[in-house]
Amino acid sequence: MERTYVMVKPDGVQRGLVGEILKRFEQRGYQLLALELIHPTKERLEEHYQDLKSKPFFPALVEYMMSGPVVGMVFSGLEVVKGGRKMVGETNPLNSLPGSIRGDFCICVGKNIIHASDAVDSAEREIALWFPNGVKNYSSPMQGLLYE
Ligand code: FUP
Repeated sequence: MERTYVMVKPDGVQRGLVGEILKRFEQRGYQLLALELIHPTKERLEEHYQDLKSKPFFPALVEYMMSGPVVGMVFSGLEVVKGGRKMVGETNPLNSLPGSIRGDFCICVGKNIIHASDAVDSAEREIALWFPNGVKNYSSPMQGLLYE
């Protein structure tokens, strides 16, 4: 089953949105495989955002991501990468429809409360980066109610 990496960013944690975000992914039907609150290091963030290293906003992005703990989660489910991105909305909250997480809870691209992997290969890279001890699968009877 496909997996994705979701991270509530420091502003999302500080605003008490962890439960709301977890609830939305769970109620959609995605299965929670891992969850951890951590204080990310600069090195970990530079690795996570390696594709954005040359962008002018990169230093501010890393500083923002180090402004407090983040909550990382792994979810699995049918096409969870695409489905998760739809739930999150667009990078700029202004372009995110109401009903999406960014569309409902934030205004500014530099404080957009949540990350979700944008492709299956980046999801697996991010899961390995943030959960280096591995993520175990487990069977959930509920999952049987979600698929034909
Ligand atoms: P997303 O996958 O939607 O999180 O977007 P990106 O990977 O392109 O960008 C990662 C983060 O960089 C965004 F969540 C916020 C920050 N960013 C800016 O601060 N300014 C920009 O113009 C674009 C991204």
